[in-house]
Amino acid sequence: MNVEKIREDFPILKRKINNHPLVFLDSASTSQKPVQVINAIKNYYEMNNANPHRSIYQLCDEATQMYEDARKKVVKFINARNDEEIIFVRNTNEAMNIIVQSYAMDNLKEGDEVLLTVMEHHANIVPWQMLQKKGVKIKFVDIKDDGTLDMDKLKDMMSKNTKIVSVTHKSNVLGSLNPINEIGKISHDNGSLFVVDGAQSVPNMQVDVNNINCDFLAFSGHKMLAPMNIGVLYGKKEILERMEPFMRGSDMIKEVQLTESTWNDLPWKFEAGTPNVEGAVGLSTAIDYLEKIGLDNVEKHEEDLTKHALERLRDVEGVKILSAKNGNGMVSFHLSGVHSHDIAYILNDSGIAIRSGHMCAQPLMRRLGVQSVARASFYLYNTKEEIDKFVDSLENVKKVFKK
Ligand code: C6P
Repeated sequence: MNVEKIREDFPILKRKINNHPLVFLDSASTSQKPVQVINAIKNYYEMNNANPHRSIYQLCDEATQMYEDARKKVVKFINARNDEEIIFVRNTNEAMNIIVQSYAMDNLKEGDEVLLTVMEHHANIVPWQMLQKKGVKIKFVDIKDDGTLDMDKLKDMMSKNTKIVSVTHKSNVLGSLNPINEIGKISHDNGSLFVVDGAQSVPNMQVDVNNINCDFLAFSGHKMLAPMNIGVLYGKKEILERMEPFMRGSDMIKEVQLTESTWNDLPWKFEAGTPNVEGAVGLSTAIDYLEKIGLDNVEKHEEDLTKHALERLRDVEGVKILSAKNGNGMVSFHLSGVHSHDIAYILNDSGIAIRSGHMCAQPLMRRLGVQSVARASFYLYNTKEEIDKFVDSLENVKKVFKK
């Protein structure tokens, strides 16, 4: 992997922040975009823009084709069976809401249980809480002290009432990869539906829904070089077919009478209103870009960077690492006596962008016994030199707080 060459594709990396070259270490929040993606979107608007699925003139045909080709690209990317299993959504949050509103609300009843973990992002907690008004119980599997998921507890907590197990593939704080195949098997052996939050895994590694055998997978384009507001809900066709659409209106219908309507075929049944064609085009180009580099190479590069960051951070007095022992692609940490926001604020003076705060994972923060963390996360365009700069700059942070 030629990182210097890759960096040339990302115009924003040439920016200076406070007279320092930008060091962007917040890709777990959202990634930067290569010129190929930016140009694909520009080209779509300059050449092909029209509202897809609606008219018969040429531009409409082109926009429809581009939108549906992007769907086919996603099918291959995650090894789904066909287009009907790929629903374009805005992001992981929206995908989770569709699963809860369109599947769980209709199929779960009082006394049923949904099993989540304490390491979940709010996107995989808050939508499920809606089920509580139906008397459905939400249970949370704990982590072990090394930050990995407690699989013994997970097995113990499965019961005949467990109807859904929904787990993040990779934690956005701990960086840990959960044993998703094993969890899927345990869920299915128990007769439970298996949902995977792939927001942090799909951008960084090869994810194969056929191999994982999940019933649903959710992920966001903006974390994998594509624009914001395009994401994917993968669902097994036979399950999606049984579900009622949650968003209703145009394009998702077959026929509308004054008092009732029938639904369009999959996947359009779940895509109400004018879709995000530019987003789909951007996502398709982003997939091309990632596949050309190879997701295995991306994952390996992140492993190298994480190892380097951990080695360097261990020598900084006052730093406590909070990410998991098997964490990859990110390092979450504390600096003794300094709030995470202060760390991020002072690093910004040197052009370094890291995330600070509760990471949209407040239950996990409580479990870790902290209110917030600082997190540096890495992607295909980051270098060891950037990590050195980040770690060296922590000394500045310490100096400011010693005064
Ligand atoms: N995590 C982070 O900085 P959306 O916002 O819907 O695209 O993604 C939500 C989401 C769901 N699951 C996980 C595991 C995630 O990490 C995220 C987004 C970002 O960690 C922004 S809060």
